[in-house]
Amino acid sequence: TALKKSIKNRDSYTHVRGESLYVDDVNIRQGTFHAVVFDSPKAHGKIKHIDYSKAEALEGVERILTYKDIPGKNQIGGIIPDEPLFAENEVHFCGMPIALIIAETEFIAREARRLITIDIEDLPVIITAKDAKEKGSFINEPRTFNLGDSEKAFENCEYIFEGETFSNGQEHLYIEAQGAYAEPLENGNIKITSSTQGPTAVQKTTALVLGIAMHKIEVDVTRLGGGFGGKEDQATPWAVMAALATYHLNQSVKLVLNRHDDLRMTGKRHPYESSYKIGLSKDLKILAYQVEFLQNSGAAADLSPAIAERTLFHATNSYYVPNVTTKVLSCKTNLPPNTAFRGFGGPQGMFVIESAIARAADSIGVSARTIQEANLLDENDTFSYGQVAKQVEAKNSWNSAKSLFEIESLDQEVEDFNKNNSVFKKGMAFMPICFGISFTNTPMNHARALVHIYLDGSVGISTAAVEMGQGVNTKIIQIAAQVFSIPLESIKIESTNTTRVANTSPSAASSTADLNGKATLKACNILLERLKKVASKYHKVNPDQVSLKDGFVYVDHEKSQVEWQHLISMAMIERVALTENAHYATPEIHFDKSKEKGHPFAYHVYGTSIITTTVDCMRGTYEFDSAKIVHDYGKSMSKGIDLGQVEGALIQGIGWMTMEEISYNEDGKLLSNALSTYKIPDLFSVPKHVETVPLETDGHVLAILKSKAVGEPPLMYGIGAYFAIQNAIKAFNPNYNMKFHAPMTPEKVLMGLYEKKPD
Ligand code: LUZ
Ligand code: MOS
Repeated sequence: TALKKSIKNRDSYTHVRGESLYVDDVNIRQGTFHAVVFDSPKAHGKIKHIDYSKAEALEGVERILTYKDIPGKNQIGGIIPDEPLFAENEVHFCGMPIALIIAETEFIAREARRLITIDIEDLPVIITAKDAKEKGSFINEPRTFNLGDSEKAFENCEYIFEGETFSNGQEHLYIEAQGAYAEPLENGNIKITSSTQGPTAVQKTTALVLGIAMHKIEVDVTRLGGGFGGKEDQATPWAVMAALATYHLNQSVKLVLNRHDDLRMTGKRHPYESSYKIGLSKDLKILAYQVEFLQNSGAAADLSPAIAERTLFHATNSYYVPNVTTKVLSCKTNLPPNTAFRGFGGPQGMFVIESAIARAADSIGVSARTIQEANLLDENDTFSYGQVAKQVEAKNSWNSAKSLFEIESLDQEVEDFNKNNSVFKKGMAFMPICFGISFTNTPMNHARALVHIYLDGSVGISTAAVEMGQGVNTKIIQIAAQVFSIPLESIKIESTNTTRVANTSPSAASSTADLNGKATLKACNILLERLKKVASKYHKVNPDQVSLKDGFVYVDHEKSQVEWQHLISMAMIERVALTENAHYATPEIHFDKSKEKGHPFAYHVYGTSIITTTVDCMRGTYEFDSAKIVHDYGKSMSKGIDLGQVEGALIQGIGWMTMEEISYNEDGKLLSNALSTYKIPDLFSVPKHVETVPLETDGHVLAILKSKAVGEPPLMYGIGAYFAIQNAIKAFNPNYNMKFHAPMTPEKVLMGLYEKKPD
């Protein structure tokens, strides 16, 4: 069937030929205007005066729009309404949009932008979360999760360690920058083609800003050239601006950011500064863990409160800790509002407990692996948020990794190498993962699918799923192909469009295939039942004697003469509806924020990675020899696509932990503002050898066809890279005092290699 074959991504053919369509490829109408955003050059200040006159006088400039031109609300905040579309009297970060320049060409608009002068009276700038905390600058109230009694538990601990950690932000670097194209339709209706993970968010916010009803706005998405969370919330402003320009000019308007503008104006993964206290028993059980996370939220809430919450959910990773207190503060700073990024606060939480374990291990004189292994989750253990762990694969994946990858010989290899080499040293680290699947905000866990069978038997499907390279469209095709038992080629996935599938959640939280796939499955099954009735009437048998297989009707498992196309024609004659619209909402999940307890996740994804690095102890540079992974796919329905997700996420995680270094100066200006100063892993920096073995498990009934969500969890395998490097440095310099300050760039490695024993 469709599920057994190794499936190619449906888009691979057009991708390879450069024929896939993105916002910038849309055939624009004659007379389309082009827009460029004028943004704040200062991180914090009062706007004293802006002179647009020279820009407006430039030939080819049509109009410059500011907050004064907004007919509805100047507000784009989602969770908290604290973010204007355009700055009014104050600016809060470098890159904050102030005005939109609309011209005949993008070039002219950019020329005009240079001619604008602005006078800003400086206000104090906050860059770090710690500074924000000291000054009492927060987005909202802190959140605290609690299990057991950590204060009391410390009294019984043999070992107690305290420390601080830092993990930096991360630039999404989707290949396709942010952008949108708005067109006027009749009666003041506007159609927006947007590169967004959340078409409904774009529709809703545009309606709010324009002060018109949502039904006047149609949002259409064919695909994204990458999202990674960067287009969950932050694709919205550009779409709203394009629509605002269309509203005023009654002409189509295109706004696609160039890389510099995108890097400067958009938020990134949240940097976290955290302090922890961990307590262990004599036999290395973690008895107590306390942590305070300072999230650098940037200048507005965006998704920060939800991301902070997920940090708490994942603060103990795949370990069972009976006494936990975790607290997170969303700190308001003068950086662009930081936002969703694959893992959504989870990786930041996991980095801290892994750091605490590494610190404890180093001080006690055991390997971190010993402590990790002694504390892995068991069936029926309780997470700090009250959910009882079921179908736990923490130990299974860990032990499978150890045996499959022959850990004794790996250990021996590292030991021998380090004995025989003085300039190069190897280090290895294990990284177990446990990631909860569902939007943590329960009401967001739903989706719909609209399935048409056309009268020639071909099928068209619309869902809320946004294709961003993750292969969700291919999975949805497989689902329909399996139900109808027709070839994959007979099925087309339509663009994601708010007029066909309304009121959707963004494609995010690794849940897109589960939610939209389940809705598709439901719609297709309803259609199948209807078709079986038609066939049973024709064959004069009961519907339950009828099935579909390989494009034919079967009666009592005997192939009949009736082909799929013929069956559809009969259904038309019988006046049977060949369209179905189904809704799916994840059952069983709930969460009570007043108690911070509940059952927020449909299920968890588990796995274990082993990463080995070789550090050049003359230069501080490093290479990754290998990444060996045992991953819990459940019953993978698309093995190639899922493997691609694991490998891509691993590399993205390694990049975040080791080489991707976002840098702002003390005035809040982004220094890593181009690809010359911001490096992501390339072909030469990925592990030389990557091996991923599926863990054989039953999957989960709430996963689509028992094929577990795969988008985000494997990113956290990359965290192992950080600790592998720590171990290699330690092998060279026993005086090295382990640092927990990511990314672990070669500069930091070099300093660690030659660090002296503290007096
Ligand atoms: N987005 C969101 C997410 O709105 N809620 C979530 O829980 C989430 N989790 C992961 C990634 N995006
Ligand atoms: Mo997200 S971090 O858009 O799943």
